[in-house]
Amino acid sequence: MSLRVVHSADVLAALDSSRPVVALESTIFSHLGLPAPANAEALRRCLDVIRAAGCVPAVTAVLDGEVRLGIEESEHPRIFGTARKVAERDVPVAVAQRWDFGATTVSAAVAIAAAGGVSVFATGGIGGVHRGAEVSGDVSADLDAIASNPVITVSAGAKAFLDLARTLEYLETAGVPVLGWKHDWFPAFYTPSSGLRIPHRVESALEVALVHRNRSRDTSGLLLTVPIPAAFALDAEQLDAVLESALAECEASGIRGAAVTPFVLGRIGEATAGRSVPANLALAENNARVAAEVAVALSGAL
Ligand code: PSU
Ligand code: MN
Repeated sequence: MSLRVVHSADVLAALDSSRPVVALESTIFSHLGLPAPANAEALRRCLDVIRAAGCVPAVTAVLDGEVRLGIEESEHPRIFGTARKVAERDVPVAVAQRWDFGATTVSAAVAIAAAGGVSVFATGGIGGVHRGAEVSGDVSADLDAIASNPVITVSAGAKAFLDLARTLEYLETAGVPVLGWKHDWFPAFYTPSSGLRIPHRVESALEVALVHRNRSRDTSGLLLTVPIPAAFALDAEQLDAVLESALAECEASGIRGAAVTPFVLGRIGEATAGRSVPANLALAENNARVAAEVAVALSGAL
């Protein structure tokens, strides 16, 4: 059995004529990812920048129990509403139980993109190895999904509440090429650099496409990291203090598993309100722009 994916008409037409498509997740656009009305603005800006580059955007979601690759404009308000978080393992459950709206995480989105024939996917930040994972075992399913689906994931790295050094180690073990877009450091989402060196720097979309075409296994993916645009970067020290206290609060109140990421994201949002939301929008749009460039290069249009 494999995933049955329902394409929107424009995504299907693009794939039929080998035009470039960029997949998106839907958690970032739901209340789990960004507060209203920033979530609607994020979706608008990502769609616009992908279309401006000559690509077709494909938002992934589970709607009325259907696995969707591409949604209609009239369905956008559903994406901004109350969501149930859907990682890759939850997709079959959301289908079997006909969930109204399942918001896809990175792991679900790359699995849906792969099943539906889309090779490039843009997000804000990926999940990773959590701090203290040696005790909790909390490693995001995003990492294995990136490793085992033939999709290029474009992200601003991962947030610093994760253990970024172990996240990089895990990606190395899983055999995922990790590339830095015109940059030498693994980005930490709100800040351009985590202080950890990126394994390989790349200078162009064509180079990314060539890495993808030359991988040893045609089932594996790669991670392209793009630093947040400098004008929107947050102050690293202020952020560290917020992260420490949010993690301590998780520990004290027994918040575990899939609930950790949305909880910490909420606390960061409250503590840095004025600046974290514009930063999030800027990096999501920037990632979508780079992903579109890569999709164009991959489709051979360059
Ligand atoms: N990190 C962010 N913003 C997000 C997420 C992660 O900075 O919105 C979401 C993404 O959808 C990601 C998911 O795939 O959280 C990871 O959740 P978990 O840590 O439970 O695997
Ligand atoms: Mn987890």
